[in-house]
Amino acid sequence: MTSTALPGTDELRARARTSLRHIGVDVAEGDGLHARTPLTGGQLFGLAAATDADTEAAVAAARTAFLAWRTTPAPHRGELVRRLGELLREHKGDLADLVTIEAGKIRSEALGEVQEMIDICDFAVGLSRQLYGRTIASERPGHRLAETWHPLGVVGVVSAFNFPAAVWSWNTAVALVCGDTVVWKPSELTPLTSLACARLLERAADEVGAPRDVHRLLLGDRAVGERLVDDPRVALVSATGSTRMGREVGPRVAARFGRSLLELGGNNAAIVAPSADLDLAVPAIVFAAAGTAGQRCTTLRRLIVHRDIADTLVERLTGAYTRLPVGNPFDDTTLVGPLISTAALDAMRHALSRVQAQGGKILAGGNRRLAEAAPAAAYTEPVLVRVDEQSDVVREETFAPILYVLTYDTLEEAIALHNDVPQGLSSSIFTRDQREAEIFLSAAGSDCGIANVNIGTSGAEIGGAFGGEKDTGGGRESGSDAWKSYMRSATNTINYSTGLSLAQGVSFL
Ligand code: UN1
Repeated sequence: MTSTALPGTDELRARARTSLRHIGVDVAEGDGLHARTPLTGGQLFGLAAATDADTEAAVAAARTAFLAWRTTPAPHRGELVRRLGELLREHKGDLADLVTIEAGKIRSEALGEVQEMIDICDFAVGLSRQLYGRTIASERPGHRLAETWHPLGVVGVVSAFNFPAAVWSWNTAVALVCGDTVVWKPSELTPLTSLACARLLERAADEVGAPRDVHRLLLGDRAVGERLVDDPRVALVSATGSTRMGREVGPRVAARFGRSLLELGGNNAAIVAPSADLDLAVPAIVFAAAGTAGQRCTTLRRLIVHRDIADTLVERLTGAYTRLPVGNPFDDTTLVGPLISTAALDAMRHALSRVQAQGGKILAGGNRRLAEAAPAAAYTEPVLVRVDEQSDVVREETFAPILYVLTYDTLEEAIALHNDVPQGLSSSIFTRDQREAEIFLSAAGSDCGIANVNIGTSGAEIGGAFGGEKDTGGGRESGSDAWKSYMRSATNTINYSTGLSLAQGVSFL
């Protein structure tokens, strides 16, 4: 199915301009960077890119702002984030428009992305009164041992196109209440969304009387990111993107003893056991695999199905895939918008031809759509592929809506297949057998940072820590105690006795 006609680039440009105006952004046209829309592949605006001097000035300003922000009481810092959350509620539709126009998300998912930002603001405001340290029992009389958490410094946030606003907000809302300041280098593919986010935060800062320099935006290419990576004034580099990018960032930041928080690729799988409730599993699988046109780091890419139910499940999935409406993401009936670029479509086709050469069989989907109406855009049907083994192409992350279906006979075999990929972000099992579910969640089960039961791999709530193991990079963002990555701890020993006693019973003098 293809939903209604696509809007033209001029119409999208006008719509973007209106949303930006509501938010308070005046687009200053420049060259160096191009704002495009994957809906048509057309160019919306030319924008100025940050120079080396801009990057230097941004880091210097954020560092100076940090020196004052770090001693602002955390609950007061929370007021800035509270105001940001209010502005996000007020401009939810405007920001979601920009996310759709630049990232191609369907309306409901674009609104969901802004909701995720509102949620993390609420979370961070609460956190601003809960940056707890601990008191530890001292071995010495008249002594107290304490753990204290302090702000870390400037946080460099490097984000990707697929969550152009939410990933920034997870980092920024938490970093700000922790007393850090932020320099943000967003994806070059989503500059308008970044301008809108930065403007909302600037408005919030003005309204609550916080320094504007607690946050600086740098629109630019990889060179800007590299400067943040190498700058010793950037205490933490929080980077979301490919494993290839992380392999460069991690060692470079470590070489200067900086900290990094990496959210890299995923190759997420779900195990479907014989007892699974398929009425629940089928829509969960389709959303996780085809939602966001397969462009979430949590997208379901491998389905490991018990042999006894494989034919039934495949038949139901094939039916669902055939009915998926692909097209204009502004149309309420569309479920699959465009891929970000024709290069992404080429990568998808390349993976499909490789897997077919290795014996994979396409069960449904995979055709390009709207090629005549929008030759510079990349609309495609999500694709379901049956494979006999987990070959090299299945073990790679292709950032497109390809779902590989594998079969298994024993749970042990399913878990082994599940874990036998380099990445370790998200995972799930569909089962009504509690023992199987618990084994999957145990130390001997899924090796991922996210492990779910009877719910897909994508669409995590902000309250939990988000991140993964192995090639996914090991970072944790968002909820739970991920805030500790944005602070430094100090251990304090306080002697309130009148004598000197040394630890470990040492006597001296
Ligand atoms: C990402 O794709 O980089 O769990 C983030 C999810 C979303 C975030 C995805 N809450 O799918």
